[in-house]
Amino acid sequence: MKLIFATGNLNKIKEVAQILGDDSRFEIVPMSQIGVKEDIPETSPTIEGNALQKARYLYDRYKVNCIAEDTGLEIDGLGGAPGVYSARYAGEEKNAEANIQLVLKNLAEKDDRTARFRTVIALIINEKEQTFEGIIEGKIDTKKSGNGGFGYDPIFIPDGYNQSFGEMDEAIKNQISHRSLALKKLMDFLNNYPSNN
Ligand code: ITT
Repeated sequence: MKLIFATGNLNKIKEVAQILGDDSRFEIVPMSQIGVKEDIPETSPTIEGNALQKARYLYDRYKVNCIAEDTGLEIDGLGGAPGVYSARYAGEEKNAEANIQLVLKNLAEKDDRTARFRTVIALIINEKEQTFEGIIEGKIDTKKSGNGGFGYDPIFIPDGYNQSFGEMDEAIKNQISHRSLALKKLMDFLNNYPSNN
């Protein structure tokens, strides 16, 4: 079964493909392969709302079974920011380096560096909507480390580890991450989905 992925973020497509492996009965197809190139609007005040907004955008226009996901980094010492505004924290150009530098600057004087990544995947299949959430707890380091991953990975250290997501082997990130937890819930749902539907 094909599911069109409503994202323009190639890192997400790569991670999801790695997490799913080759023997899944579901094929996640980037929206670019059906000719969708635009940046889908994300104007909801919640992560779940944005995931649904992106999936509905594709479903309403193309009538395809699809998924979308939205992720936010919630930092307790910043009152939950950047949260739903993670991509644009330092400005509309969505620059990962500028976002990281602004987080480090705003946290410099704070004691509480606990944080979490929260991902919500929205699925629309045969006109029905479902959402699946994955959360990983951790903390924000005082400096960047590692060149792996993307976005805020070089400053996020998951609980139980002493390496940032940016330093970690990508296979380990993909076993424990917010995205893989949400994706596993999605797969459990789809694996029980009637095949005559
Ligand atoms: P879409 O096309 O799917 O919307 P996007 O890059 O705009 O892609 P989000 O709105 O979900 O994605 O972006 C949230 C922000 O969080 C953005 O700055 C990402 O770089 C960052 N982010 C998302 N997943 C991440 C991960 O696994 N590790 C580190 N940072 C991540």
